[in-house]
Amino acid sequence: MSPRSFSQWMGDIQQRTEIALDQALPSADIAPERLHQAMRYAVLGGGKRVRPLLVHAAGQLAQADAARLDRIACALELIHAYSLVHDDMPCMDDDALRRGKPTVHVEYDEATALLVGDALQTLAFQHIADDTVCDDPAQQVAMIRQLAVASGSRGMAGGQAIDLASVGLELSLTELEFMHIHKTGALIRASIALGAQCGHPLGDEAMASLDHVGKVIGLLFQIVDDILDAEADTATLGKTAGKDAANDKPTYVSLLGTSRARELAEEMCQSALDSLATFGNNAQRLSELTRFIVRRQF
Ligand code: GRG
Repeated sequence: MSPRSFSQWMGDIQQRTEIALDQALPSADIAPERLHQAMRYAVLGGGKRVRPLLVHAAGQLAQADAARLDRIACALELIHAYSLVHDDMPCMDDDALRRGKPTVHVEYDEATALLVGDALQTLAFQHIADDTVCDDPAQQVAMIRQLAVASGSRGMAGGQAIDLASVGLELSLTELEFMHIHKTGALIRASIALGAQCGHPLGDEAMASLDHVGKVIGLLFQIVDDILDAEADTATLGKTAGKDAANDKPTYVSLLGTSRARELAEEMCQSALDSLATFGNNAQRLSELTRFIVRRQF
């Protein structure tokens, strides 16, 4: 049997994630139908599924069971989808386009979008609390706690608060990093940490090294996001391009310029790859995925 290429592997994970999410979400026929329809609209049929890909790639490091990884991948993607729905609302980024289609508050209404985000977040915790996720209840509680911290005021929601408060300000590189380690990085870091915990124990040193990788990938993901916002077009991105400059938001591009921002992303990519090299062949997918994230076009 010939080994699967990275793009075949990525397609397989995206496909199995779509199926897992479809099964995780309540049917649109179940009451309240409109809310369930809007939840499915927000989650299914779009997105790169970067966080599920990270969960599965990290799971490979610990030879984790694929069905367990699916549950964790769903939990991460549901939190991510909730954050996008709320981020697009008029009280935050006020955007009309996401994943190439109208945002949830435009397609439905603001109250529905608020409830969609709330319900997706709690569905994520229902998923990670499923008794098939882990044999050790204490470890599972620790994993649930990790997801809660990554999503909350010490993680993504906190990063979003700093982002909203930073409009029109000139941040230092350290302040910008602090914001993105929380806003974008916390979920990415949690995806890798939780995926790795689904298999055999890797040990404290390996987990610390993976945490470094997660932190670096989170930052380089955001640097590339800033570059794409400045350089790519709306049709390619499936979301409104050029919003950072239009909203006077501090970004890696506004602070460093595109070419230094690109160099920084490449340096971070190399730092992640160097750490992953110590894991040997088991880190193949995570290394390939790191390169994909830094070279992505959308
Ligand atoms: C509302 C609590 C709350 C948080 C929102 C993550 C976030 C915080 C906002 C999203 C807005 C944004 C553009 C963030 C920058 C990086 C990012 C997370 C981009 C979107 O993620 P992708 O590229 O999206 O993985 P897809 O659609 O591919 O899943």
